[in-house]
Amino acid sequence: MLIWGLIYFLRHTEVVGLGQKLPYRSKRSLLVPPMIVTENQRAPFPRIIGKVISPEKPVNHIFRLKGPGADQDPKGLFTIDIDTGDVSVSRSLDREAIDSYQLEVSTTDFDGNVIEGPAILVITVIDQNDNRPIFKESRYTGEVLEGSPTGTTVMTMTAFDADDPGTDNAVLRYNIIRQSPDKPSPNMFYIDAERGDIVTVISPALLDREPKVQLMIHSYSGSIPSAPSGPASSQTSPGFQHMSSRCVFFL
Ligand SMILES: [Ca+2]
Ligand SMILES: [Ca+2]
Ligand SMILES: [Ca+2]
Repeated sequence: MLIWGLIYFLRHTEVVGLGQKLPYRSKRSLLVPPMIVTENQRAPFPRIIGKVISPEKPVNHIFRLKGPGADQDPKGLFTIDIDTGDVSVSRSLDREAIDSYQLEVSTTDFDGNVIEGPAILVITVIDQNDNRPIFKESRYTGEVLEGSPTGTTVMTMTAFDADDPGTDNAVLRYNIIRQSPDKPSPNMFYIDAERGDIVTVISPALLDREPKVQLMIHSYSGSIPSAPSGPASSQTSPGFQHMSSRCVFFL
């Protein structure tokens, strides 16, 4: 018993110095750094996005990758080189569909017996500004009392952007790109670029003189466009109508 006990002790401890002992590392560890992939990448594929490292991997052990995105739906997005541990993405990704993946990486022998791991590999999809803001309705209606003081908030425009809310890609700005008619003042209203509040600019005395005003509101995300672009990025937002003692504002 004493001999077996001594063998066990030698196997399960490392003597690192006089009087110092450390537990034997029975489990070797994989080095699995988090990886990132930008959405909408173009060919060529596959494209290496990172590397899993097994510090002491013998040649007869191989890397394996499991989970949704590898051997489960959406299958085959990510692969691992069984010898080198290089992880590759095999096609273009859409962050708005799936923004991150959690996979399991391990090493096994040729019979499939797990040697190291499994360890979690997190792959994050980096956003691109590939979604335009969308107004839910094509036409909004607001109203303001005639004679309302300058600075009266008429209504608030709110668009939705599917891009990453943690980035500028989903930070929206609003502006008025057209007022029709442009009289009695070409700028009867102002829109707060960040909040979307539409506010009267015109003096109260003039607010009841026009029977109908239409505004076209433009919303955008990311960098400021040099000019209003096509219909997909802008939404028509008509008018302003005088009805009895009130002005009705159609957007
Ligand atoms: Ca996308
Ligand atoms: Ca996006
Ligand atoms: Ca966007």
